Amino acid sequence: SAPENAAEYDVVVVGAGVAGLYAVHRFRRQGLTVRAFEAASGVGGVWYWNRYPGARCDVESVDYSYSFSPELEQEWDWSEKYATQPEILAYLEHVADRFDLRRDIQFDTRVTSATLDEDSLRWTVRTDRGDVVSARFFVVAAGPLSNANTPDFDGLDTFTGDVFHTAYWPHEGVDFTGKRVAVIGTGSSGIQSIPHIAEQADQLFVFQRSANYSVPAGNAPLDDATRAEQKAGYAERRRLSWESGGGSPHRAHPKLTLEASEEERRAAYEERWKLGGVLYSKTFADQLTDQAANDTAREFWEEKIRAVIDDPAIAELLIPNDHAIGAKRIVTDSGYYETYNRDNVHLVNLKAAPIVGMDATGINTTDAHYDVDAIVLATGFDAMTGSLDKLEIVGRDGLALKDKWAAGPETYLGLGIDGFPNFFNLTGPGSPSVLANMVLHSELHVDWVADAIAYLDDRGATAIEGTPEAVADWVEECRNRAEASLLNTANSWYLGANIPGRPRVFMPFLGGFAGYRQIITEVADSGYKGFAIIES
Ligand code: NA7
Repeated sequence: SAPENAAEYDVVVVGAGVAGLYAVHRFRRQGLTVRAFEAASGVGGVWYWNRYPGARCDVESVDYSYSFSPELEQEWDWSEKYATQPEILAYLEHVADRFDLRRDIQFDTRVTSATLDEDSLRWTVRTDRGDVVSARFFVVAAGPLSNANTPDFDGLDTFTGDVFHTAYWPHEGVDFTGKRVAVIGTGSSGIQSIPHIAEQADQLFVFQRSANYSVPAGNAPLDDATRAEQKAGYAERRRLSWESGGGSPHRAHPKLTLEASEEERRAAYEERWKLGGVLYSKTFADQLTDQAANDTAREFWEEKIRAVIDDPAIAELLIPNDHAIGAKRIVTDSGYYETYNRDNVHLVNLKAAPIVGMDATGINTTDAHYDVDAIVLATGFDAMTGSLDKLEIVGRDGLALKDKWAAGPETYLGLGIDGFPNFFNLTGPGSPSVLANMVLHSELHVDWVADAIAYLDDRGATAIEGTPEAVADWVEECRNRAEASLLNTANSWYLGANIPGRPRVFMPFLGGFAGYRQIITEVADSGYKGFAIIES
């Protein structure tokens, strides 16, 4: 248990990104004492760290913003349809100032462990700065895509040039002018940064293991009239978003893919293509469950992409042949495929010749040596559970969460874990977070947790804890839904398939944002069915 002089809080929050910031605000408004710990020197979470050139959100700015304050909605002006990382960071900094959040956040401090005291059911939280605090509730808002993945490349440390990871980009920026640069990885981070790096670098070598599906973002500046229209319609826009599958006001075509005529189908894809963005993979409601339906979207996509790439052999390599479109999160880009028409850009196909390792001067594949001045790792994240694993979270019977989840994460609604009373992991496994608008989803989770705390307080109860039966049922529910979906068939970070050694388990809940919201709201309204309410 915590030392006697340990500071006591109602809630300790880990992280001051999108979810953590709102958690501080919401819990405080409820009269709770809150302490947030943040490893970075500022707020923003992934939007603080991921400063690579071209970093941008793939959800529209007007939707990727907090809904809890109508005043905030009206005050803030987004400059583009899809905001860049600096603009999102400026927004989150504005939120921190406007709601005076920083006074309850301790920066430059990483939480190292949280241990349950089984008598008091309080959590003792320790940090890398030597803090030891005691909290009734332990809330992790560390983010499902925050723990950068650096593959264990042989000899990477012997490379004498510069090594960068997109998820830890230097704050002062990087100038690649005149340099020979390697980018490893063609997920969202690679595809967003490659066109920018290509413009600067003397030579750019893109190391691609798997090709990805990317759709033009369709980004554009927002003018005053559009902004005014969006602000005037905010309430309705939010209503539609809360009732949607992904947390934005999108509606799929009224027909199923193959019910529509060829002409209707092409018109629908063409319309979505013009609008741009990730929603291309939801043009029709059955696109991610029916392979034949998916094929029509893939074929349309392929036609569009082949048309912009000059060299058919390069096009062939850039077109995925191992997964359905949308089965990995679709990427949105600005000029990605066109970049391969440049003379200074070279695509290296790692499927034909994998990376063997690095040496002092560059990268060796099984058939060549690439002499480079800089290596950019755009190799993604140990998603969903990676950040949690770094925290030593120890619950009942001295069991560490990492060990409990050795075969894959198991939760009830993403919000309850048996053996871990009063611990809440926001926007993690068992929830649809990574398939939805993360800002609204963060609000949903924070509000749910705050309401659960109020429920306990109204009854003078001590703790809330998911029951093993409810956890087993939810795991089964999540598995069944995954098995009915094409998302379960790709080697994506949704399944931990990008990290050697991770069990292959589909981690997000696939029932949609609105469906999930309805389920967790009903559970709360029923007096927290599936949770044990511990009186004292
Ligand atoms: P992603 O989407 O996980 O992409 C990582 C990329 O790095 C992907 O192309 C990987 O190839 C590649 N990769 C990973 N490890 C290696 C090794 N060892 N060798 C070669 N290539 C490798 O991460 P992002 O940061 O781009 O985006 C993550 C999410 O953030 C995104 O979905 C958005 O929701 C926001 P692979 O496909 O595994 O063969």
